[in-house]
Amino acid sequence: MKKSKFKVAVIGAGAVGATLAQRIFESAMADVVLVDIVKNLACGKALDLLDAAPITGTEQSIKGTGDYKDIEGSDIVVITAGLPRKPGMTREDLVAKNAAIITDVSIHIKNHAPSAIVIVVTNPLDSMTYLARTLTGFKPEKVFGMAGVLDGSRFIALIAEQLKVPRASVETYVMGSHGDTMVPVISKTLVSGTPVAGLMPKETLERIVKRTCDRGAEIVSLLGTGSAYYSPSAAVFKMICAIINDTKEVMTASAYLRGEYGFKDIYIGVPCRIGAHGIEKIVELDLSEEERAAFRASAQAIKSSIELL
Ligand code: A3D
Repeated sequence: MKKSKFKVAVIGAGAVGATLAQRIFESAMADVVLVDIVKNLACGKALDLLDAAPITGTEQSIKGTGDYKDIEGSDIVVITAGLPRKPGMTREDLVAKNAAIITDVSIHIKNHAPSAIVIVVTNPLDSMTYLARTLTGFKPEKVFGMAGVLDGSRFIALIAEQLKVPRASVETYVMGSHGDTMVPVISKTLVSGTPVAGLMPKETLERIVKRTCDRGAEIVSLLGTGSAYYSPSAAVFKMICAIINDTKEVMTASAYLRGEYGFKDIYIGVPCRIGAHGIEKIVELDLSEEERAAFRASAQAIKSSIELL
């Protein structure tokens, strides 16, 4: 197999970071550097993944480290460093502690990987992405957050289960904040081209929307310790594939708005065309009045979170 010339650094070797590193490494998408403040944790997980390479069949390299010099030359840096929620916590409850972590990590990225595209995963997602962009000073197109791909995937899985249709037949966008005010866009949710609203009773759809918004908390309470990581890492991996393969696929990302959807100076989930240069275009959907109002409420919630910084 031809070796990929790409290099991806994953900051945080916890549940999301290590699972993401595994996905990238085992798909031979890129060389991987796994960084954690607990250096031995990153080193141990990287060695464990390396030992599987003769079985999984990748010739890429993987390194665990506590030294940010090792991220030099990275094409993409993913930030997963930070505390996850505990049962009963909202994502916003993490703001103070995770802001300190994002501050530390962003300065290292600015110094050691100044030309990288940065994908933020740490919660509360939209305000942490805003902070990472401010502190790195990178172009907004090159710093964005992962949430909408995950929230959309959760919504699709629940719709497909309800209607007993293939998941691949459902398309949707979940916009707004990655929090209680997220906006599953019903008017743009199609099942084999048919609007979802016509395919199930209103109450059933409302129940699915609510379960989508609460899915993260549902998993947190079942796990007892930590939060979801298989699906979040899969969602980041999809974004990395779009960048490395320059697919220009449209997917929701927490992106910096400069007037789109009537907002400025905010990071919020909107459909974006993602390719080799990061966010190449923000796609403005024609939302219903109700969806616009929900998006405005979501933006307000993010603004309040940013003010806390
Ligand atoms: P966890 O398994 O605790 O891993 C976090 C890792 O970050 C730990 O190994 C820490 O040692 C490391 N870390 C802490 N501080 C630093 C630092 N300054 N520099 C480098 N590494 C550091 O958590 P997790 O992987 O489950 O979740 C990580 C973050 O992602 C949390 O904030 C979650 O809330 C968030 N998350 C977001 C989503 C979204 O959809 C946006 C989904 C899942 C998790």
